[in-house]
Amino acid sequence: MTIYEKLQEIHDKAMKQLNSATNRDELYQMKVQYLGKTGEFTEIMKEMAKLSKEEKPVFGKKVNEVKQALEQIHDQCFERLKKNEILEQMKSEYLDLSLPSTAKGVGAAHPVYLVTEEIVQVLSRLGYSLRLGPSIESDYYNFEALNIPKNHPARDMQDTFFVDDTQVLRTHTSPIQIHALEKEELPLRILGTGPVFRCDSDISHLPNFHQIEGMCVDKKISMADLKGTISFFVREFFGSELKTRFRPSFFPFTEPSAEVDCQCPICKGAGCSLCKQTGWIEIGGAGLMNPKVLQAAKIKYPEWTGFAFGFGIERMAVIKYGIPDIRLLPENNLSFLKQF
Ligand code: FA5
Repeated sequence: MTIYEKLQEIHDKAMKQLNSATNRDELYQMKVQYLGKTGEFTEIMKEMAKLSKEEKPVFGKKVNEVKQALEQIHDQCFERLKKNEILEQMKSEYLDLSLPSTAKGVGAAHPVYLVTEEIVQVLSRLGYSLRLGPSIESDYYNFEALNIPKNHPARDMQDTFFVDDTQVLRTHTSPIQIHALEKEELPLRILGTGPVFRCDSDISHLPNFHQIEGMCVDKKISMADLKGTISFFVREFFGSELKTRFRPSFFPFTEPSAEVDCQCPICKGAGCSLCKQTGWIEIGGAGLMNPKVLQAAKIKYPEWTGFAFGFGIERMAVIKYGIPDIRLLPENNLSFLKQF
């Protein structure tokens, strides 16, 4: 076999193989086999030494032509394989952008929030506007300014979490009254709301619950104003189906004082475990502001008088939605919360 025939044989074999490569790795191995430093072309070039002086440039030119032809085929195959691989990848990663996406769960307002919002809405129609206060209160604002002196038995009405000797987790929203009386101009109609804390837990009591407080300070305020306001509020909030009643009671910061009860929504007054067989659920306390509270805040009494009330928001939610156990509210069980 002449050296020219050998060259032709390498050309034909290489052409066939390069065209049959199925991926770029295979193609690379072939390139090395033919065109690499120790490849078949290098070998045949060594044989050139045997040729005559005249034949050498002729054969050299031929070798270069064959090499260039193979390199061209290699480059074409490389581009073809690269394109195929990209197409394959696109097929395997195909994304149908027209498909509808999976539904995302959207959160909803908690019943405590819903009730708070609605109470604020109803009372804002009577001119009340909302104030907030700190969850950690000094002993002074939580008790003393509200006429509950140290060591007084009235402190036992609210089982308290103490932060230290002078500060407590507020046991009610009534301290918001004092902050407003100290800072704001009269006359005043304010609401205060937020979390409160007591060492309490059963079917109708939580250790961390929410209250909403109302206070009106103006001239010639009487018990009739208080009753009218609460009756309006309860009727607007619960509708006229459930009855409410006022019961004489005691709070150190109001005089006279009353407790407001609402008919139990579960048994409609017949008696059940939620209402402890009484047919009634207490929703809040109320009364005319004790002159001692007004005077401690440097308000002139009897020029100015007032009333105040405080309701438990979870209790209102229990009654409004007929929830059989108040402890369901802070549990955050989604199947329960989804109902509101
Ligand atoms: C008070 O907290 C007074 N500050 C309310 C008040 C304000 C009276 C202004 C007069 C003038 P009482 O401790 O009764 O009062 O609580 C008020 C309401 O909070 C209760 O009627 C009840 O609805 C709710 N409540 C009390 N303790 C709990 C508890 N542990 N869990 C859930 N709700 C409660």
